[in-house]
Amino acid sequence: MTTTSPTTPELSPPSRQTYLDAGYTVRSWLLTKDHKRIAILYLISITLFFFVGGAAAVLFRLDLMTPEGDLVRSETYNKLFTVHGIVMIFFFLIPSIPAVMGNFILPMMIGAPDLAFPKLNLLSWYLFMTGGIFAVAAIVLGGVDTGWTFYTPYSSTYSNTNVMLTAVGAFIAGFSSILTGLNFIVTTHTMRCPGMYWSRLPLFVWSMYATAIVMVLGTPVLAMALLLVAVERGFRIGIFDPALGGDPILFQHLFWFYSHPAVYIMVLPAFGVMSELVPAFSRKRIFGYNFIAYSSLAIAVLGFLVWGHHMFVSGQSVYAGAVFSMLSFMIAVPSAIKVFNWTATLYKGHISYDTPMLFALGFIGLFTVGGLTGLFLATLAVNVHVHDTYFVVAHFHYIMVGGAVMAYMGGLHYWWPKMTGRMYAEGWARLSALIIFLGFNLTFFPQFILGYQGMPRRYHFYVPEFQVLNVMSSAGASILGIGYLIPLVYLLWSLRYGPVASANPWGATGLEWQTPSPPPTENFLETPVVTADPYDYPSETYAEPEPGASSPGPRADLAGV
Ligand code: HEM
Ligand SMILES: [Cu+2]
Repeated sequence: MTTTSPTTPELSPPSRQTYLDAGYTVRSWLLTKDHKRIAILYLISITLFFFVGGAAAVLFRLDLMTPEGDLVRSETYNKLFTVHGIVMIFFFLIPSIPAVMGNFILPMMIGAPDLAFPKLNLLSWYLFMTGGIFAVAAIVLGGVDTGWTFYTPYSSTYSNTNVMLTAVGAFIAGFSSILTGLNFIVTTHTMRCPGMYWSRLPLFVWSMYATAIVMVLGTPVLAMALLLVAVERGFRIGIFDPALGGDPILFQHLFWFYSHPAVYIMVLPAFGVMSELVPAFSRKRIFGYNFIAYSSLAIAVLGFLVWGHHMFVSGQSVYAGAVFSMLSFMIAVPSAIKVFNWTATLYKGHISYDTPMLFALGFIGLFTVGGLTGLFLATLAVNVHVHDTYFVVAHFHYIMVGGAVMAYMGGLHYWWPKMTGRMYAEGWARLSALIIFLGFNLTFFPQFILGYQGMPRRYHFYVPEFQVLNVMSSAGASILGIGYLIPLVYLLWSLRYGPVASANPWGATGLEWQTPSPPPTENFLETPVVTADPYDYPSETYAEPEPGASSPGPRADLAGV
């Protein structure tokens, strides 16, 4: 090949394809091995599931407006809350942040061109969808009524609904989760770019790593428990049924051995998103990097030791109860450390109230309420009073919706320009963040009072005294529903009409912001080299403004970074 003379510079700019332009056919999407496209496939799928689960919730919430439950029959009511729980947990929240943002952003954050196993990543999505199809088939063929917990003997001896179909769905989707976790662990170990030491990993990557450990170690236990239910139902072998020589409580142990850690699969990723949003919109270095990173790992380990707090009233020994109670108190410590560190990062920060930050601030308040009420529940004597009441329902929604879904929304808005190359309508976005926050509290705060007063969960009928609080909760649910629908509209709208986003619209640190929006297929045109610590925001400039000087705009002196 001849070399071009220096006097004839190349006229056309180097052709650079974004991952979105890498092919427009359906086939190019369904057979893609690009982590970014797979993330988009997940985004579309879980959004659909979110609205299926949400529709079920709105229906039974409407039913709960009257003490007699006039809208649906009791069997239908049971099926609705079961579908809601199963879809929201297994098909929305567990995949949500890891499968969408983990897939899209994690490789870019560590300067890698893709995940370690791209084909396995695509297989994970297919497994997820196959599981989802089983679950949807179970709904269409008449539903299932065991609750998302599949407790025996509801799921073994007494249910004549589609238990096995649904369990197979959850079983298959579980493998998607295991393989995603495996992929993240190997990627973090082997694909970091030069200079990306462990001590420089963005905290989102740390949290994904901790989540992945839980996915890989916990999920097989659920798969096994569901398999044992199938064995008992299919072959009449006594595992959980006392009449056959089994023990129904065994199921609860196996179930919660997975499902307590699973709550951390849902919330650790949210912590990771928070640790990106808070410094970015406070323009400050994160406070206590090491504590945040290691507390994620502490949670991943301790999370396996507290399952018995779901079984205080199941007849387990009081000594076991006391130990589980103490361990549950201990696990609150690493979570509290994180809340403290985010708050300390905010302190004297130069805070800008962009939409992602509104969701992040919502998270801090709501997650704290959810976490503190968890301590009430972990207190043996209080638990006896509020176990299986609406207090529990309120508690886990403050964590899962007030916490995890808020962070998911925050992260989605934060990385949306990166993923799509477009900005959304900021005014609408702020409005919807506000509506979600208000609607959420109106829905779930009354449930703490209802539960404390003794209203059991999963009941179709209730005493008339509870109606006022139930009507408040249902009204809140409608507001919340609207709050979630608005983003669906303006985000879709932005794809076509939104202003074109720059590479780094927030002026944030992090490798993902140093490549164009949307990124090219290979993520970076040249392998990046990391030379600085993460969250290298010029704190001092903002923390102590010159006396009398008007403080600079949040991004003024970072424009063009
Ligand atoms: C966005 C994520 C959400 C998740 C992950 C989630 C998760 C769950 C789970 C696991 C249950 C337990 C189901 C069961 O007892 O079998 C549940 C129950 C419930 N959820 Fe949600 N939920 C979400 C959103 C919502 C929304 C938006 C509403 C209100 C419209 C809602 C209202 C309820 C109610 C009232 C119950 C109690 C049902 C009963 O005990 O009869 N949830 N949710
Ligand atoms: Cu738990």
